[in-house]
Amino acid sequence: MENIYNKIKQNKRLTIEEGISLYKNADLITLGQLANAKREALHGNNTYYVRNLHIDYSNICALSCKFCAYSRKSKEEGGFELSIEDVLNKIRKHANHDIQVVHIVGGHHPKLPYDYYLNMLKSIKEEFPKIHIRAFTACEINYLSKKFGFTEEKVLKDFMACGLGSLPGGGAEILVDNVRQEICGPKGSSETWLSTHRLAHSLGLKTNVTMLYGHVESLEDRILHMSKIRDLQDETKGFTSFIPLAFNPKNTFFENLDYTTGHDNLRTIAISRLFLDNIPHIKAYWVMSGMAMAQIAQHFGADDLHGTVIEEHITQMAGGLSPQEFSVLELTRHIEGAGREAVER
Ligand code: V47
Ligand code: SF4
Repeated sequence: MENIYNKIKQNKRLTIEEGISLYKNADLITLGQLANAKREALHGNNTYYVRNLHIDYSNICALSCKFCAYSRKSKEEGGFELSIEDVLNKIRKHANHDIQVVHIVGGHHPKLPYDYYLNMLKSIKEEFPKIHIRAFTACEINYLSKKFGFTEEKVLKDFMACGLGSLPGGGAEILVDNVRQEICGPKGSSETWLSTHRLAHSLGLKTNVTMLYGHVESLEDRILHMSKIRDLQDETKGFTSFIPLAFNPKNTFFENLDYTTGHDNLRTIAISRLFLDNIPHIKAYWVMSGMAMAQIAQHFGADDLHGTVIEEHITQMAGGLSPQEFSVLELTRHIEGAGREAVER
């Protein structure tokens, strides 16, 4: 392990084999120290957050990913679909929070018309011109392009013309095709997900990237996932943040699996910071791993706590153990309580 530790200290890039070896063999404290040094070299004592609102416009979905507790079929109990007025009302309701970013995602809805998406973006921008709209995963973009018979480039350009500001990192899951096949086969291959982000970057959109871990994947798969992201980032420089998402198993096909452990969550944050040497931010997404974990993660490589996250559903429906939102005051208390400086992005 000493060779690998020295390579990290000399700011040299890790190979896939070294990444796997580090993941498997490094002790957590050493990993944490190395990742923390990288994090502080990049961001000093800052931990970033935004005032954001999550809006799920619909959970009606043509697919049935095995890790998902959130989707419903048309007319199934628990299915919902927001009108554009409902979407606007959600933002209006939180206007006093001075929201900077709305994060909008939904299922692969078989029926909503193309205009629904365009009008949603336009109406938000008309009423809230300063709000940044981060919306629609690469998988949704791919689904919509197929459903309406347009190229992905047309969909992205139309959405940008109506106010789309960036893409969230969802849908990446694990970018290794045999794992993808097992957990979300019909959602498309790893290359499909990557090529949508490559296209988005070429059009000037910044995007995020997630990694859903703690289900059937191996540690090798996690590193392969990261290496594909690192390669694309070398090419485009379009990713802003990497967000490891700890799997919440309740109400899913994998209900019998355990929740991820604190050790695994911290190790994964640290490995991400060390392996993804070209991604600016590593987010500790407290909604999925809990705020106590996110607080400690700020000393294991994470420099971003995402945001206030009002109204999250995906994790709640899968037995998420965290509350749905934190006020800015509470969020900054958890950042400052960890000895970091809270910086609004
Ligand atoms: O793609 C679904 C994951 C993602 C479960 O871009 C689950 O800033 C855990 O992408 N347990 C959507 N995870 C959320 C997402 C996201 C979250 C925060 C920030 C950003 C960003 C993006 O949620 C899905 C999937 O990987 N997910 N079900 C579950 N049971
Ligand atoms: Fe549908 Fe997304 Fe759930 Fe898969 S993860 S079933 S695509 S809502």
